[in-house]
Amino acid sequence: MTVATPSSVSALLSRLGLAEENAGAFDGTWIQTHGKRYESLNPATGEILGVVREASTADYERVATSSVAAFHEWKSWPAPKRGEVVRQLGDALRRHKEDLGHLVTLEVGKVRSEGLGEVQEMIDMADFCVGLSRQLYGLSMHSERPLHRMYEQWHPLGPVGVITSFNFPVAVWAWNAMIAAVCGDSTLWKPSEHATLCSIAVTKIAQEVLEANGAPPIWNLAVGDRHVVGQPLSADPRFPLISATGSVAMGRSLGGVVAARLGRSLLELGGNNGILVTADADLDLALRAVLFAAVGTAGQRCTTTRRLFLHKSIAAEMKDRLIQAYGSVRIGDPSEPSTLMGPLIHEQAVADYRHALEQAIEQGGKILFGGKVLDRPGFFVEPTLVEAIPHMPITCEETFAPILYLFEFENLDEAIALHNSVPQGLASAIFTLNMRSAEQFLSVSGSDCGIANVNIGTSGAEIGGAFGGEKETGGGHEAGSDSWKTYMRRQTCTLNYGKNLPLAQGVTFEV
Ligand code: UN1
Repeated sequence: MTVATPSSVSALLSRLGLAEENAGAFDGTWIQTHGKRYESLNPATGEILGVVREASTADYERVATSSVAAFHEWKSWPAPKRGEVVRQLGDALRRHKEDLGHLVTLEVGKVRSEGLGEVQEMIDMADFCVGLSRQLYGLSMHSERPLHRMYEQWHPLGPVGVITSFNFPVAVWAWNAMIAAVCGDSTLWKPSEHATLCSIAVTKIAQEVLEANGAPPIWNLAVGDRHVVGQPLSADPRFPLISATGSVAMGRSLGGVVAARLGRSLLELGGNNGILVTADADLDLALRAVLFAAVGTAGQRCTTTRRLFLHKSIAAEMKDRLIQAYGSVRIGDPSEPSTLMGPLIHEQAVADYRHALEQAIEQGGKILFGGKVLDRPGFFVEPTLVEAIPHMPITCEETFAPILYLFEFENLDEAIALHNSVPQGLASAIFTLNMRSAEQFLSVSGSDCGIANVNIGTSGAEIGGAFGGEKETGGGHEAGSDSWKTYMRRQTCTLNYGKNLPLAQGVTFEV
């Protein structure tokens, strides 16, 4: 088989350690995998970028066993020493930022600036985790018993299964693998089958850092489908935590398997994110934010804005301005620096886009802009605006495509109720210059989402905050704040340094 790539792309791939045919599993060494041959396609051209030989069941077992062994060695490294290894990984990513960012563009179709942004998100995570490695704090409590001391401490949890999606093929690994590493855990990564080269390139960068530090192979990889890797991993009791990003359907089935063995799962599933624009909003700001949040990444972020609620008094103006802005979005080759919107990830995504629009029209929606699949190689569609009727069933679903449903409202209570009426609860935003409206949106009776913004779109969160959402989004929290606690086990310790044995709650038990 010949891989049809221009020589500049071949050079880029080889700088990242990628070959025409690549082994798809790593346990400290690259395993000559025995599973099926998988072709990685450039979604902008349909060309093959490279081939990956996926893991077999036996390969999975080898990687899982290695993850357990690596954990037992790594957990005894002092946390700040673990942080030092993550610091070096951040430096290695800085060196490879340009190439790795470009690979993200080639393999999943993100525009250049977003591909680079994703690697920056990894670097930010590394910096965050270095500090975190000295701040894995436990609390101390006052014991009710004299001459007793009580405190909690956090121990490494164990090997962690990390399942990622194509749309953030490298950053979401960093969210999990870097925090897990400073917490003393190893990880076994099951990447998306649509971003296999990205996962191999990242693992090679990580391998160099581990080897330079004489560290055990804590960052393992098994490329494979859900039958060979996903299901065995979620059912594997050696992995006390499974962190998974993907669809609600995937989360439901995986969460059930993990729960049945009383494991812990961290789920980051679908979003159906809304923006409210009030009568007094700064419309210039709102327009720019909606455009990035709804059209950026071709609508394939879990934080993409899919529903826009416009106050009646500004609705006509905003619709006109949106139609104009949508008309000037430059769609095309994502490697071209001026392109704003690249392709969808695959043929099925294009079919889902078509299907959602058919449904929308059937349910009473009206297309204001877009709606067409572009007649060119690759998986390109037009960004689309749909005037929608409240509670249209299709607007309660997440379609991973650039479709924005528009609603009008008269008062804020009604808009917030409509906003909250979907099953998902990831990201939300309000555009307003009215302090009361902003506070109402952030209040307990406001947005029901894990992320709520004011005068900022729904996507593009910084890593310093915890990232995740409620309801069918799954309730997991990754990245910043105290998300690290999910990756450790809490131990409550009570010490008696006296000569008596008083019992709690005043219980007496004397013979
Ligand atoms: C995702 O789409 O799975 O907030 C994650 C954002 C990014 C992460 C998105 N920082 O849009």
